[in-house]
Amino acid sequence: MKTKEKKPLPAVPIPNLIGTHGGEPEDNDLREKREKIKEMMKHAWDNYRIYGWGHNELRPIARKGHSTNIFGSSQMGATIVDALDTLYIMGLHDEFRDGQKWIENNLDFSVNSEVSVFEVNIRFIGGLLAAYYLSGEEIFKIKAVQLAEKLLPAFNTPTGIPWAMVNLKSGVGRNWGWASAGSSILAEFGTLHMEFVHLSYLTGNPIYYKKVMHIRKLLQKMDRPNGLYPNYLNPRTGRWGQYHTSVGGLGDSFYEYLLKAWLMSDKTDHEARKMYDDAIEAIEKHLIRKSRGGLTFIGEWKNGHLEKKMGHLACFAGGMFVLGADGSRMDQAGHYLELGAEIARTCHESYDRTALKLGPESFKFDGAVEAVAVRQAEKYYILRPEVIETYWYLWRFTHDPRYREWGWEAALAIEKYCRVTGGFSGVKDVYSSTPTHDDVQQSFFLAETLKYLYLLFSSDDLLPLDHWVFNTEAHPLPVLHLANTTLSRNPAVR
Ligand code: DMJ
Repeated sequence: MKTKEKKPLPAVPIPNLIGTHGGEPEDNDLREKREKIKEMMKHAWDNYRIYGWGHNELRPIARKGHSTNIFGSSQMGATIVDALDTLYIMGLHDEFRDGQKWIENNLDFSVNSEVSVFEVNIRFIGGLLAAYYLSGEEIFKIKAVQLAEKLLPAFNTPTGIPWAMVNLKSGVGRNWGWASAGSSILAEFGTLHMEFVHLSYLTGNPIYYKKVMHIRKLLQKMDRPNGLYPNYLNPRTGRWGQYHTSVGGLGDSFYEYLLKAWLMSDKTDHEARKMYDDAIEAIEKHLIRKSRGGLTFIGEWKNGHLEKKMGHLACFAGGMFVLGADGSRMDQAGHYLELGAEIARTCHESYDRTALKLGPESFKFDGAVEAVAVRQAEKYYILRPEVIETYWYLWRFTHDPRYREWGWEAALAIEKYCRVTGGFSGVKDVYSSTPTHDDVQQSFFLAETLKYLYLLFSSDDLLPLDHWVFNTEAHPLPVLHLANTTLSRNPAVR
């Protein structure tokens, strides 16, 4: 169904967009590696195009569409939206136009479907905004705003902390049944800021900005046990749920967005930087430890004790520490560069200590066990990007060749063990040399994993980090050169 015609959005000065294409390295070997990653992207995309088109994701072995509850019950083409900017920077323009056409003609948000506010924000709004900035095509901006309007009812809670899920048609929201005492999740309601600030910037409508700043203000007022943010917050009472803190799942991108709010504001949002510095200080004090074998890891705080377990998701933090090094308190840049490098090394070890050279979902540091998964249920690899993301940030900030070597090792392992005739699949046990596939090609594989690999083998002038900030799904958004965080200098915001 086509979407109704709407009034055009007000014109705003589009930030100076630098490095939207190119990045071809001079070195032959690097060029070949980069081409190989592009070929992998083609394989993933072409198979989705043939067997999964319009569905959210692809089952590469069954060769049909796939979806999970985060995308609700309708076919929203998650892979198309998530992949667009990767296609664009790789110069896959026919594929990009094909995706654009699908979005123009089919992407409809007036559906009776209950979606995850966080996932839809990072993958769809982030993906559409990045596609808009890169290509200049208005349709992406229009669709991003239409979708954002549909998410707004999720904020109608007694505290303004949004529900985890919202029905796009009725606007009724609720939380995940498994979350502590009806709570909303820190990494979900805390990972809206970048996209919502851009929405206000582009539309001149301050509502999005107000919603995310309200969340920030509320968090600032709350007591934090040991200076740590618990992962659960009840949106009815405004009280914390379980005292569980993690830099991996449930917490991760909240910290990332504090840092990125500051970077995206051209380093003027000092409030966000302070919240990031405070949070990281507490995390270093209570969660980061060195194993007997000398590996630095980030554990999880559960009811007063430290669980010595690190998730694959937490591996993104190596990149975050490095990205936040410049501008750190008391000029501890060197310290954070080193910490980022140590996390990268630990996460590389978690890959290296497996049969497939791909990392498990989560790994332990317990006595003799270091950087290895113990429980069967934690041995899978689902094409996640975080370790490669960290290699890429480390590469950009240090130019130490080891990060390109490690990235290439991961690319070869993905090619060898995850590639199937119908696309790419996750594997169920990275310690078994005969992999069993899970038959899912996650949309973030195209949005993040392949994008970070491509950037790792590109020159630094492709999407330079002083002009672009990547959202948590690797969608690049430009730095906004605003005088302050109220957006008052933006002529579009009145
Ligand atoms: C992605 O959707 C995002 O990176 C998110 O922040 C965490 N998990 C997945 C990839 O693993």
